[in-house]
Amino acid sequence: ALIVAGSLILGGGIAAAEGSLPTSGSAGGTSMSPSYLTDDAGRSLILRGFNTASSAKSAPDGMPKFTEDDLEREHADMGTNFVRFLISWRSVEPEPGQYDQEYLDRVEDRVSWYAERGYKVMLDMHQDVYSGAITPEGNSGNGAGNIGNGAPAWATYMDGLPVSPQDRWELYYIQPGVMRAFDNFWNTTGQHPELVEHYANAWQAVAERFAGNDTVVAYDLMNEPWGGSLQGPAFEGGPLAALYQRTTNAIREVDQDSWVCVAPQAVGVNQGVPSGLTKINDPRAGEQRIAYCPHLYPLPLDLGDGYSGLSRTLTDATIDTWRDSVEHIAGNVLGGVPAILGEFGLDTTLPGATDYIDRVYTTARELGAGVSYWSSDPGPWGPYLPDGTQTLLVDTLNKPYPRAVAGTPTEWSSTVDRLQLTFTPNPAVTAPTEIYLPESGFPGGVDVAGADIVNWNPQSRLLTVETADDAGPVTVTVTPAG
Ligand code: IDC
Repeated sequence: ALIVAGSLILGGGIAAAEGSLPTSGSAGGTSMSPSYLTDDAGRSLILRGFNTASSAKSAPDGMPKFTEDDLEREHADMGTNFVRFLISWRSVEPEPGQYDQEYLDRVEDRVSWYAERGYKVMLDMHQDVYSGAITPEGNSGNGAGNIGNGAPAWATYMDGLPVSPQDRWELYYIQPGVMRAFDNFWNTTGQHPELVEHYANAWQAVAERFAGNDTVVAYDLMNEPWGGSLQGPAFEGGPLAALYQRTTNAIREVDQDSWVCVAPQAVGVNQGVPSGLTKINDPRAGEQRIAYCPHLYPLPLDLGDGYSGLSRTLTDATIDTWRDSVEHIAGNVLGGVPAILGEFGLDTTLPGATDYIDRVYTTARELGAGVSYWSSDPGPWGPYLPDGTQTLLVDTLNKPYPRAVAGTPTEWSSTVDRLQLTFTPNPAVTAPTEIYLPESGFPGGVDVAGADIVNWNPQSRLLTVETADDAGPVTVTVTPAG
């Protein structure tokens, strides 16, 4: 019944998107020209990596179970250049108005591991079902928890309403006590105007720490927002947009350059329903540095089906409407901003898993979107099992990709032993275009057509090339030396 309801909702989404967006979409319309985050050299960044990690949610010190060796293995096996690193409000602000600098030291320490390997980091203020404090047994300290997590215990006001045990973690969202905790956070109750102010100020404390850090390029303001008794556009265009604006303003008082990433309501929009998010204004001088970072969790896969049969058909329909919605919000509503797929993922043992993963990365590529897969935690969803065995994710993700492009990419594609990239060079960019090539497809030398090789480093697996910048679009093709 849920699937039937889902497909009806999605059907409505398709109609609405086509009606209001004649030039957008994947079904034959003009494709949008994606925007990209840029590095200090002005190059367009194509970001590929993981969420690291769910294990941080319940850790008393707020750190994921993820070592520098784990990062080294990930880097060597898949050539990732990006991480969506989980942080939490309860760790940043353990007592009202007190920001834990030792916690930020620990985050900074992890960021330095990524810096050494040329990664870019997006800090994600994670929450699920508000806080660990929603249940006494789920709380491993001040709002830490492996189901509910995020907000500190002192900011959790359930007004005596109950939270009963649920089989699925998502179902906690509609428990009365959780609904009330959100209603108090958004001040729908009129009782707690201070909470959103604390939240914005906590972000300012984080931004103050990382403003001068070139590795941290983005702040994902809130994981999977939930409006409590306010849902859909009333929530997204109301208190959610207001919180984003307030937090953006607070961040810009201390950090002018990092991207501020905003996400829609998760429930529904993750499954392809159009978002009602409204414009956020970036007070920084110059171009806006807002990004849109939605998640994608098609309902059939969420319910445990594989990517085959009817489930595959419904999932494909979800991806199409989801994509239309991303183009609409990033392109039209937020004003032509870059997109980052903050989360998608599945149990890699399900039928069709490889096809689904390829399909999502193709969509992200066409949208110009960065991707952080959920998640790097050991297990069947991740790249490694707890004993270190690789899942199929490692080989599926370990493909060539352009990491930093000296201009604007218009199209690119790759297989394990071939990469083709078309871009319009930006004459203001002097740094070369940087391309990752896996050892599996490129065991020796490389052949490059359409550009000159600056450097090929078989250890780092990075190829840099340069092109004449006086021309229009150039196409670069990279294959193994014959
Ligand atoms: C899941 C974890 C799971 C944990 C649960 C609740 O995999 O172990 O019990 O969170 O904390 C999301 C969330 C992300 C979820 C992920 C997978 O943002 O925190 O992690 N997911 O369920 N939204 C849709 C899926």
